[in-house]
Amino acid sequence: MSDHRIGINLTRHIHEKQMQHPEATGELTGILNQIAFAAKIVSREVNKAGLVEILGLTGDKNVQGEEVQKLDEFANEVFLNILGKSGHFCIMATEEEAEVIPVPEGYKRGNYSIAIDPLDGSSNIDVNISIGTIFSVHRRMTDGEGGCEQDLMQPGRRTVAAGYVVYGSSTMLVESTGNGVHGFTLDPSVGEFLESHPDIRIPEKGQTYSINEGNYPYWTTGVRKYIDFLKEKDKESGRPYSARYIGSMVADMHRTLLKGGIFMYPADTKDPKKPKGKLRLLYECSPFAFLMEHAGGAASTGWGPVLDVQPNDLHQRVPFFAGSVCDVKQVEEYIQKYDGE
Ligand code: AFP
Repeated sequence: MSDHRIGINLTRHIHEKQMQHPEATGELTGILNQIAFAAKIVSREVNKAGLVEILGLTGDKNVQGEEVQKLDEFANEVFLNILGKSGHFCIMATEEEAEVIPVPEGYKRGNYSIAIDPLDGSSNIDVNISIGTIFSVHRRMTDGEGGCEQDLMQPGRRTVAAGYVVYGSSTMLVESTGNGVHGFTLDPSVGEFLESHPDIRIPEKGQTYSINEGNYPYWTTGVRKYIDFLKEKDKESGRPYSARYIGSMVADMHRTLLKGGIFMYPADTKDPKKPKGKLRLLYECSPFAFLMEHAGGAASTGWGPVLDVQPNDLHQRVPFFAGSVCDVKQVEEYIQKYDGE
């Protein structure tokens, strides 16, 4: 990064981007600032997660006799509280709750809807592995005072802002409002997200694949053949690829975005209740598809862009293949050749 960019925080960065678009109202700046604020609070608690044995197990009483809240419930409350009262949203939905969440009584309703996964990968908390928050914002579709489900059920193609926060060895926020993908690292000493990864571009082709390979016997023929292909020896195409899988989507996608390659969660027959795989369209796949495409990568269901899927259920799941353009194209070829739709 050049010297003149040092010390640029998230607010200044968005403001600069806005100056390039005189028609902008500043609302997206407000939204991202509120998300960043909530993320700082969650980050502070995530950093203390290893101390639960000392401060009290979740669900227990701590030394002060207070209930110790589960981290995913805490993150959900923090985001909903801050975003619900921000005046920017008309309706919200989180991965944690079955129904849409209205703006609390007495607070202004705004022009946007937000879908959020407040703490994804939470089964990794106990083992000190990176976890994250994922969000996507749409402009509201309906009139009337409060928003409704329809304001959330929009294809990813209509996203106005999306991003994630990874709570890892440091906390990073990565966002896009459609003008590139930009990363900010939290400097805890000043409490600010500082621009650290401006204009992220994913390599056109990678050499890493990321998938829960224990599910191999449950995949379709196309996916199995593709994974077999990645493990063949071929120097010219960089095979065999390296395997990397954390089991925390934000961490796996963050690595894929920065280094290239492919992340996959295909459909499988392991659980008849989840025939389309595990990942949710609104909270996980659609925001990451938006980021991938804006970083020069791709995201597919195997049959077409994830961004073109019209949601029909708040918690709908879709097969997900995302990363470097060449790698995503190749897995699509395998699926379309060997698997019937
Ligand atoms: P948890 O929130 O239950 O840990 O699930 C995380 C997740 O939704 C996503 O972050 C991972 O990529 C994926 O599930 C891992 O799923 P498998 O354990 O089936 O590989």
